[in-house]
Amino acid sequence: MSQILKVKARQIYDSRGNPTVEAEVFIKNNSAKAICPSGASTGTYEAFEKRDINNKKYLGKSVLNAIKLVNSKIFKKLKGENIHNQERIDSLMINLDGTRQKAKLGANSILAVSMAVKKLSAKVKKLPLYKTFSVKNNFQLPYPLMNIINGGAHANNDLRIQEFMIRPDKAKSFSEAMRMCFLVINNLKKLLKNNGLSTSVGDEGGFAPMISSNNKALDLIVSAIKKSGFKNGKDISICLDVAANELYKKNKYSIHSKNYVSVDKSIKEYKKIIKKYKIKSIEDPFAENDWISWNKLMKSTQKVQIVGDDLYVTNLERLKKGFLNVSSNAILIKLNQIGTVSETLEVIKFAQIIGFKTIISHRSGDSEDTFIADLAVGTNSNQIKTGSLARSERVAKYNQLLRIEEELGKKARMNKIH
Ligand code: 2PG
Ligand code: MG
Repeated sequence: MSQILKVKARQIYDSRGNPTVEAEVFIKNNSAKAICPSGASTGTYEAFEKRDINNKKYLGKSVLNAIKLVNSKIFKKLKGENIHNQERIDSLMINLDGTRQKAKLGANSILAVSMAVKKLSAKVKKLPLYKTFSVKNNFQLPYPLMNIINGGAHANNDLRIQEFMIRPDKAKSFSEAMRMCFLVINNLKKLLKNNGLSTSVGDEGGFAPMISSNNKALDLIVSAIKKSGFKNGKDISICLDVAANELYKKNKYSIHSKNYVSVDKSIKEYKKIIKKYKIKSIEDPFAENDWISWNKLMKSTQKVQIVGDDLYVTNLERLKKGFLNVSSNAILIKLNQIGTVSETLEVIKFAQIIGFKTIISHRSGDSEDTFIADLAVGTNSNQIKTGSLARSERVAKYNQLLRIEEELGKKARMNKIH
């Protein structure tokens, strides 16, 4: 009954309009499908995303070869396997690929199948997806990290920092967290309009005004928080994703302005904005190989969440290195950075054992698939980062969390932020 009869993939489109892989797994009388997301500011050590770079018909962006591989090699390998044995299925695909970064089959083919298997297993067990991960009871909802101003590689403006986010720390429920963000976003929209700035949005649904100064963006957010009746740094905190890989050249960074300056100078500037804007979290403050600077920042800040994204790429070996090096105190989790559900769960488990906060994340190219919302609750992850309250592929994840909260009813709890 639970044996795989068929695995089928198709090319569909993501939120940026780029081709992506959807995989569907079939057993007798049942099936489930999943969609692979795609990043723009990617880390060098991420698992490989297979695209048909020579297919001019799709400007080199199609995933037709990845799809062929799912329908042939992966299907052949998984035929007859039991869908409830996720680890075995994932390792069969990992071994079939045989490379460190899943370069042969592509992490996009492997992950879409891996997620579809997980969904199908939950469906057959008649369990909501979030109940099939590591947490068995006392489910907690994550704090949303809403990316309300987009810059860097996600927008067409000159903002150095890629993501300016808000986190409603004082919210007692997920629906309250959403209401708080909703208010700030609406007030920010008004402020932008009044300042003659555009209210059009970037890839992750945050506003993408034509401004170039980080401080200007931060000032606008602080005003919007105040206007909404909240205290910045208490009720709501400002959090950043610098994505510093994109701002690095020959040991220097251009984080705080267009000029490239030393690490020490960059840290000094970080400390200034942390103090002035009461910033509570900084993701990728330095580049992916610059371990020394990460450690310097950790030593010179207190009570700030330092998050590794491109640094760790959801990879256990890199996380271990970061732990020993005291590089950060939190990790961003992206399924397609590593390529299977099992490996992702392994990284989350280790991160939580060493006391790191786990933050489940979307990609800038995403889809209507809401897998990560369930993953956040099912792994007791502290936060979820899935864009702003705009663009359905972002809102879909928040809506799924609202449904989960409703289903849990009186048992629903928020995770602890401190
Ligand atoms: C990030 C992500 C998601 P991308 O840097 O954290 O916000 O962006 O998917 O482009 O890597
Ligand atoms: Mg990031």
